[in-house]
Amino acid sequence: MEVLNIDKSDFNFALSEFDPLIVEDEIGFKTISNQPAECYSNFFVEHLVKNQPCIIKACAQDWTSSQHWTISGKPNYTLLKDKFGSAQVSVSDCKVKYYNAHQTKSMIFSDFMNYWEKYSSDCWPANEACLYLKDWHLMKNFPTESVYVVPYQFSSDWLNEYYMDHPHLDDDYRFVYMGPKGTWTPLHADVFTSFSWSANICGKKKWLLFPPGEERVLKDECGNLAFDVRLGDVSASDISPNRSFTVVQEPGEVIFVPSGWHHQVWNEDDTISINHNWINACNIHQVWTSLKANLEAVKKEVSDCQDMDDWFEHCQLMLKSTFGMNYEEFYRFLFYIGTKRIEHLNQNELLSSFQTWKFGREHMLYDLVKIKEVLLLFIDCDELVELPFYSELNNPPEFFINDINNTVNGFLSSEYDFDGNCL
Ligand SMILES: O=C(O)CCC(=O)C(=O)O
Ligand SMILES: [Fe+2]
Repeated sequence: MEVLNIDKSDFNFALSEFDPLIVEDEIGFKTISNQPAECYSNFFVEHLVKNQPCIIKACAQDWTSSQHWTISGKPNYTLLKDKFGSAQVSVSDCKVKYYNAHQTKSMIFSDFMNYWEKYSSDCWPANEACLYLKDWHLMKNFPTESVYVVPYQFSSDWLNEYYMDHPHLDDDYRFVYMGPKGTWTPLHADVFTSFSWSANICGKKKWLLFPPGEERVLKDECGNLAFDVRLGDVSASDISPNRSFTVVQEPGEVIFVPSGWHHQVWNEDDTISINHNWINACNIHQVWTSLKANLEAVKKEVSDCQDMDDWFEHCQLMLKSTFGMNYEEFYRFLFYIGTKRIEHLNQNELLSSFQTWKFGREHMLYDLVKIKEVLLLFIDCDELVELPFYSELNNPPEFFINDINNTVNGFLSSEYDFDGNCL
């Protein structure tokens, strides 16, 4: 297993007060080559810390899925049906809008493949449904299948680490998407303000991306996020050409979508892709900011019942249903990820990721420093004391912050030219 680490100079830079959301000059889209894993630190700073998108060329073409799930650049319908035929999958009809999404239904995978094969051989007829299989947890449901290797660039993935280490939760953020030419995904930013990466196994995707903040001009007349930027939902003159990026992703290429970047996606050909949503030290601050902002929105919505008993708990329930995570889950997640790093550091062990990569000492320390920064903001929230889970915690955040301090201060010495006091 190859060791990935952050270089000393990058470590210092990444720990500085750098704020990706205010560095306007940096905003851009790059297509880059797939450098060897020794270049991890460079990718980490240029794309993850700076929250800048890119396409990585020639990244996925050797995967088992790229080699075996396709024939001459088209889906291998027979092989895929043989492997996964009886699975139940969720499919969206890209021609039917339902509230602010596409209408979805459940299907048996082999029925979906039979539909797809015929729809494509009939040249995607305009009068038929255009079905898109989305968010399929194939890797969780078929854990023994060899499908792909997580690229080193995306190996620091706390979200999937957490779910893969807790199988009883029966969830993850590793997905397969499959759909004919013409299928598409409406405008959105990703769940929890996470990062995403997406690899094309076959086919082509067109992406339209907007940096954080640009959603201001992407609202319809009711103030809701536009469903489709192409329809008169958004006034074309409001979209600034240097704050929107249209890129085409070819087979074998992987796109990195940073935190809080809105995007709309079209399959320009019959396409299969694999993607992860992920959170790590570089975007945990954005995740916290969105969690808090979503709670504020919930509180505003139900402010008329503020006097009821358990109002704060009720708001947390609503937060869970709108954002997908509440304060308790956020804390338990950070506690798990942080504790695992403290243990590995104390035992002088590297930390493995996706059974493929291993993280070095500076990486684990960086993770801990960022967890601590967010926990300091977390404990500053007045309402924590109103939430029963907080007083029932065996490991409250104040103690955990102390543990992090002890570990980090024990490892970081004068080798690092930043102020130990701020840790
Ligand atoms: O490929 C698609 O249709 C959508 C993918 C997406 O939104 C993502 O990877 O974040
Ligand atoms: Fe997305």
